[in-house]
Amino acid sequence: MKNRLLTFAAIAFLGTASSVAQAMPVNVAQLYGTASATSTYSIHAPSRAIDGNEATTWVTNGGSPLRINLGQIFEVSKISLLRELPDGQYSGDQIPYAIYSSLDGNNWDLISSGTFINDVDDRDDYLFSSGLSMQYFKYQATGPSAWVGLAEVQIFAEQSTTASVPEPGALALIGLALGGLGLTRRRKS
Ligand SMILES: [Ca+2]
Repeated sequence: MKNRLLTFAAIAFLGTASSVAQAMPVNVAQLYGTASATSTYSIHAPSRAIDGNEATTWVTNGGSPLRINLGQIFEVSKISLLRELPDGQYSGDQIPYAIYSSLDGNNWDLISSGTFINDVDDRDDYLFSSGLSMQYFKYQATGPSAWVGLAEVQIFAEQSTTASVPEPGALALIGLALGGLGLTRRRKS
């Protein structure tokens, strides 16, 4: 009976430890990305598209691609594009675009295409349930509109961790809990 109780306690604590340690997707574009473009208007640099601030924007009047190098290959679960916030200063009416991924920066695979419809907080999300391997991202405006602005490109992936191994602190807690349980039962008996 005592051994069975201890086993249940250990399973309960291990379950807690592993769920706490599970990796959450993070915005690897903001954390590790480097953004570049062949055309930029004024002070609205490419880095502003991955700075985590929705009030800053990369702007071009040439429709050139925006490229983001993540620094290493990630298994991407979600890409979110946020058009510039509605100050209206650089927004066109409708801006069709295409987005691409690449492992080497030379060979590009089309992810999808879309259209930003209006000036108001327009966000497009792309989900990849089985993961999309990529190190490089490219946004290319494909329509006739000259002005393009992107407030944020968010690329979500789980960071590589040893998520299944409880940390020393968790193991110590398990030991303390098992010890306490044993002590309690001894006092009762
Ligand atoms: Ca920004």
